[in-house]
Amino acid sequence: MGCNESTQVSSDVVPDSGKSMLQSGKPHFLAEKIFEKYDHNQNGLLEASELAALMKDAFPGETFTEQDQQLMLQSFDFDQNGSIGVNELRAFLRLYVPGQSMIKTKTALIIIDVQNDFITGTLANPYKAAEIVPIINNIRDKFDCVCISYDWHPFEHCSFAESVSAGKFPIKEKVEKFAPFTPITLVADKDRPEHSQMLYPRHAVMDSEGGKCHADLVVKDQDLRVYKGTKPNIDSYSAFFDNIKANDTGLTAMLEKEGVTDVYCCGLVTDICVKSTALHGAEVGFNAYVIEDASKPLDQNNIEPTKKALAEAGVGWLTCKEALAKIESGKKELTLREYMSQAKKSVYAKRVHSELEGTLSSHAAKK
Ligand SMILES: [Ca+2]
Ligand SMILES: [Ca+2]
Ligand SMILES: [Zn+2]
Repeated sequence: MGCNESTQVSSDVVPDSGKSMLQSGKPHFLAEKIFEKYDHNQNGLLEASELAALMKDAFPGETFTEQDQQLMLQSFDFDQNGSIGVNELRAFLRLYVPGQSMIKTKTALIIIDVQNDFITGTLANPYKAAEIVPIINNIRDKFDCVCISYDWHPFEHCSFAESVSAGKFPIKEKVEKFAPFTPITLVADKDRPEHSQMLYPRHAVMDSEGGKCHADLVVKDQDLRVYKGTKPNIDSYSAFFDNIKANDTGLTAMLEKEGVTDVYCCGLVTDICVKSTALHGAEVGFNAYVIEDASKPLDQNNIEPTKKALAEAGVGWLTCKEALAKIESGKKELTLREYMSQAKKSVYAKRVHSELEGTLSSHAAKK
């Protein structure tokens, strides 16, 4: 069955019972519909009894004790609010194989913005960023799939000091010649609310030399590719969503199509785009990790706060060596009970995100 077929399930082929949806080929594409079926009291949460009904249909042969059901709830209750939300259900469905009670993880390496402008160009990294290129090349083939993320801006972009200084985007401040690394406030437009934006020198312009990946970075035809910051009026630090989550880059769907459960993030820069990608990855229910020695920061002083924010969101912080060891041990299939007893407890990434996105919008705060 082609992946496209699964993503474009039209309403006439969707099985109507929760059980048959669970037993269909790729149940995670039906996450929202499955969620509705089991959310009997329609409060947008799966409580213990609703989850128990789902478990019974997902694993027809198995008997679950009260204790198993509690464990199941705890394993996927990332925000620890005592019930399962739709993204938490998604995390379960990614791991779940109909007709089997074994769980197998699938890994992706997300290589973030290893582009000329961030290494030797207009936003040249102060810490010899080219050093990570052979390190990434060395580990990439250990992952089940690789995704290359590109910062990919139009020539006039709201994060460019040149564009904003030239009055190309409405801002709250008086337009003047802004130096890079000055924060400004972008006025709301029909796409997104008012929010603050840090200014950078023009960088990673689409199809420019600075936008290309470092010449030595191994990029293969079969690698997934994601382009972010492509709209003029909004910046995107994360490879999953833009800065106020007004737009999804499509990465979640791409990874789900591949059956990915665990995402490992590396590249440039640790304290901004790598961090933001890992936090969003955790938020949409992937097991997320940052590989520290395959990444470089913009400012070394940000590393400790970055580590703290990632830890609070349940994102792992690993060296290449630790990441490879983890992948190796993850190749073993686990029974559902083994998986559940190992599942880490993490705190939902959303709160950390509102800190990351700082003075953003009332819109973001309401979410
Ligand atoms: Ca409910
Ligand atoms: Ca929850
Ligand atoms: Zn950018």
